[in-house]
Amino acid sequence: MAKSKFEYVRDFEADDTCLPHCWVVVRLDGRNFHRFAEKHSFAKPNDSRALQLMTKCAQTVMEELEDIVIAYGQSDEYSFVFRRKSNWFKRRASKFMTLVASQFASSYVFYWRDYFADQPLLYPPGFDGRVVLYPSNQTLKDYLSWRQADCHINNLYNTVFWALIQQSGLTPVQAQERLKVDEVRTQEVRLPAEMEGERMTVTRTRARPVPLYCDLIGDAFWKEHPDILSGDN
Ligand code: DGT
Ligand code: MG
Ligand code: MG
Repeated sequence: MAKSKFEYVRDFEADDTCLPHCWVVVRLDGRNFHRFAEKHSFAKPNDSRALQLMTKCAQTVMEELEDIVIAYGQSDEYSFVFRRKSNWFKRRASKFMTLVASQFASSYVFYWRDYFADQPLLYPPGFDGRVVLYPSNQTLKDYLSWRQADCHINNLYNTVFWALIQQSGLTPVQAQERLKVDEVRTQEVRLPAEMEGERMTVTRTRARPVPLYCDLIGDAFWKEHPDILSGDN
């Protein structure tokens, strides 16, 4: 086909091909969800409707985008891991990121009513996205462990913070002060498994995404699901 004289502008497009054989991770995070959670009366510290909706969206993303092997979420964020040898859209980072983000955001609105029957959606939420490459199984596992550890630390802080306000009658400022004093001690506290589970949400398997609530830092999960990190991916 004949090309127009304008065709040269195509050369201005940046090459954002992801390095071959690396794990491609797309992480989404809700934009200004501090405000969004307030406006939509999310329960504190963890709103199970909101967390379940996030996981429903992640499941939908995995159903639509077949090259994702595992997703991990907490709070207003979700990470999606593409199989190492994926050649989807020639591994262009912008395609990966925008398709995950748009599919996720439209699902969030589409399924909102299924989880928030009595709470209307007051304005359209947004999600930012980033792409990070991990060159080995170990770095990928450490990435997921990092997000899980972040979940634990935040959950611990928030659980104690809201208990001080709701059960001990402290003001938010007093609770913050108390936590500063007790920081070292609270870091040693472990939450009961069911409270941790509230914020740890994993979906997996290429054929059919299944939500799981489990630990990714230890070896048990990876031994149980050797296919996720196997070289065939
Ligand atoms: P950003 O991401 O920079 O646009 O700003 P935010 O406000 O989204 O900040 P981020 O992502 O660091 O923190 C997530 C916020 O979402 C945090 O302020 C608490 C809120 N949030 C997430 N999940 C829940 C929940 O289950 N219940 C309540 N009450 N708030 C939640
Ligand atoms: Mg956010
Ligand atoms: Mg966040």
